[in-house]
Amino acid sequence: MEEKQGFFKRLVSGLSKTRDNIVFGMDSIFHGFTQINDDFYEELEETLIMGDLGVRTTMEIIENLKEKVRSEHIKEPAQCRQLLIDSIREQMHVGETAYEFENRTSVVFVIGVNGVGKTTTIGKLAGKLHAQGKKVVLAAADTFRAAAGEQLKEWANRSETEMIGGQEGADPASVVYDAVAAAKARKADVLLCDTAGRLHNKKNLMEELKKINRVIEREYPEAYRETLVVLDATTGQNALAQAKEFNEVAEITGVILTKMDGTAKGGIAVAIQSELGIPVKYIGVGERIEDLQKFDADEFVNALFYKTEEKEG
Ligand SMILES: Nc1nc2c(ncn2[C@@H]2O[C@H](COP(=O)(O)OP(=O)(O)OP(=O)(O)O)[C@@H](O)[C@H]2O)c(=O)[nH]1
Ligand SMILES: [Mg+2]
Repeated sequence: MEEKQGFFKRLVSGLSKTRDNIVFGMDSIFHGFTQINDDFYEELEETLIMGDLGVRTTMEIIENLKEKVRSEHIKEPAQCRQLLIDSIREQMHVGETAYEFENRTSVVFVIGVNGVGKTTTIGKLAGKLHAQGKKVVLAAADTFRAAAGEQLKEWANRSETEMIGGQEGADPASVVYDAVAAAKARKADVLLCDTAGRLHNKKNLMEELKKINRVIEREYPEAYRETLVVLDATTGQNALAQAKEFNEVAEITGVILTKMDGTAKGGIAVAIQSELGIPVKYIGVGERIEDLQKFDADEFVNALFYKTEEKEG
């Protein structure tokens, strides 16, 4: 329970910029208006869009709010606060967000454009799984630059896990092949594969993923598969666009949103789940190994709308 509270506190503080951006704006609207009218809805709409919830999601949230105001005969703007929170929560509902790969023999593929935080996230995830007593192997399938392998090696040391790498310029599929062999030999629970960051050439990426998939299917058919796309939350709407593109070339099973600590654009988590129906499974809230959290829509909304005075109560 205490750990859970610590978790929530970190989430609350990690979301402080997003909260400043969305919630304070909203609260000033709730207090600034004496009646619910078109201007009121328009200002709310603007705040949500500015908070990176996306136009479509915002429209749905406002429609949903209007309906509730009508059916529940709400008169006071301040009464809309909870209704709005509820309708944001409803928008984020994507069914079960599964973490099954954590409990099975699995291969986790981590993809995403340059610099979004793939390697760092793999390091954090490795640390998390290792702490649960899992045997983890890392595959340095980003052979694009030599430094990529070295960076992952540091995370392997930090998380006390093992890394399989290859020469700079080596075929990523051959690194995955070696890593699968190592994972099987050591009876590893989870194999985490780092990849080079690029999307500029969709066709190449697709071919590469296909080739790697063939290797895994042939060599490790029993493994449970997970493909996670890492998105930098600070890029807001751009992150949503990237998620859409990756979703066209790969079967994305989840999203990891990084750099939530440094951004006011955390509302993008709502847009991703609402518009793509892909669950956000983890969020990165800092650069340290412990700065990766499982994502839960209810907890996210609670943390976002958390009032400091609730702390004392
Ligand atoms: N503040 C903060 N920084 C992060 C987070 N995740 C990653 N970073 C930082 O983002 C930078 C890029 O991270 P990498 O893990 O190297 O990103 P990458 O996607 O592997 O990059 P490439 O391999 O070049 O494509 C590093 O400086 C990380 O420390 C996070 O959740 N919060
Ligand atoms: Mg990397």
